[in-house]
Amino acid sequence: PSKTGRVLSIQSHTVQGYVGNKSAVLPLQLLGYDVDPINSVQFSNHTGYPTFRGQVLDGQQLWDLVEGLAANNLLYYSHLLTGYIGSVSFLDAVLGVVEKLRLINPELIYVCDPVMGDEGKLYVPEELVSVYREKVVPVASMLTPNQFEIEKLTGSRILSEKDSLEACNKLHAAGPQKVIITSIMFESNLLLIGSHQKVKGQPPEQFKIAIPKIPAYFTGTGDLMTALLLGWSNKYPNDLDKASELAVSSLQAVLQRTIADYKEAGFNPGSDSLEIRLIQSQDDIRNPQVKYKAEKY
Ligand code: ATP
Ligand code: PLP
Ligand code: PXL
Repeated sequence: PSKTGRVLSIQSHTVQGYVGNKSAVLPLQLLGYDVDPINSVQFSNHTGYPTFRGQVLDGQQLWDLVEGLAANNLLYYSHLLTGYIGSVSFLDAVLGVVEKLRLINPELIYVCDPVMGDEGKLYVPEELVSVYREKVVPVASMLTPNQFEIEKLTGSRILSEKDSLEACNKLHAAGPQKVIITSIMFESNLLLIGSHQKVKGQPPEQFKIAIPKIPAYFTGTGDLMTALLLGWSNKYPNDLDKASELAVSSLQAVLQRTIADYKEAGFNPGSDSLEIRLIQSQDDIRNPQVKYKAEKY
């Protein structure tokens, strides 16, 4: 399937290493998309290192870039992609961008990774949660929360697969047709859970993919995952399960290569967060071998 598009990707840039746009742009390009990155921050490295330096774009500066594009009739996009956003003023500006893009292309697909935290810890200001819940969820086409984030968005604890399917139903009722919980742990099993409401008001099609947990920490995997899900779900718009199998298989191949390369270089993949081997994994991004299969509920 050759279906592609033109993606406006508003995410972080790091000089060194792969998070945000550094981890999303290349994969989307390899899948055939035109990608226009707006760098929401420019940092030396990701914030997990002992220190970082750099600049933060504010909402007004984002709007300025968008007006520049608009003035030249360059605001036609098939997709908007957003990831980590650090302030309410920037998130409000993003909401303005969604509205403006939809005036030009009413079919615009907004893929939102509602990055708020993980493992019980919030790493954005608390005020962002209600903005995501009340203003962003209603305009998103596809959401890719993790377990913690879907709990924040729905206000419910998720302690079972059944809870997570019900939480997806709640999100569909609030807006997005497609919801993918990118990582959720039950009894030390790692799962991706997907939910596609093909017709408003009808029950969604739901599935899970079991993922073997690699004993290491990675950074930028959430951003890569959302980019791959955008890429593949647009190529298979009616088969979210197939798109997710491709995205998971691609990502796992990247992680396996990352681990193997670190080991070969003599590093012990312990508690430090590893930088993904993205460039080295081009073939796995273009042509993933599906090794992880979806199981329908
Ligand atoms: P968000 O970007 O919304 O915060 P997230 O918390 O799901 O998303 P990650 O935890 O980085 O982001 O995970 C993204 C994907 O990478 C998931 O599908 C997850 O299964 C996979 N992944 C991350 N770490 C590992 C690991 N150690 N072993 C296997 N898969 C992993
Ligand atoms: N830790 C901090 C402080 C962050 O800002 C982020 C960014 O989004 C992450 C961790 C990791 O995010 P993800 O779960 O998308 O890999
Ligand atoms: O999604 C990860 C991410 C995005 N942006 C910045 C980060 C990180 C992870 O550490 O530091 C700036």
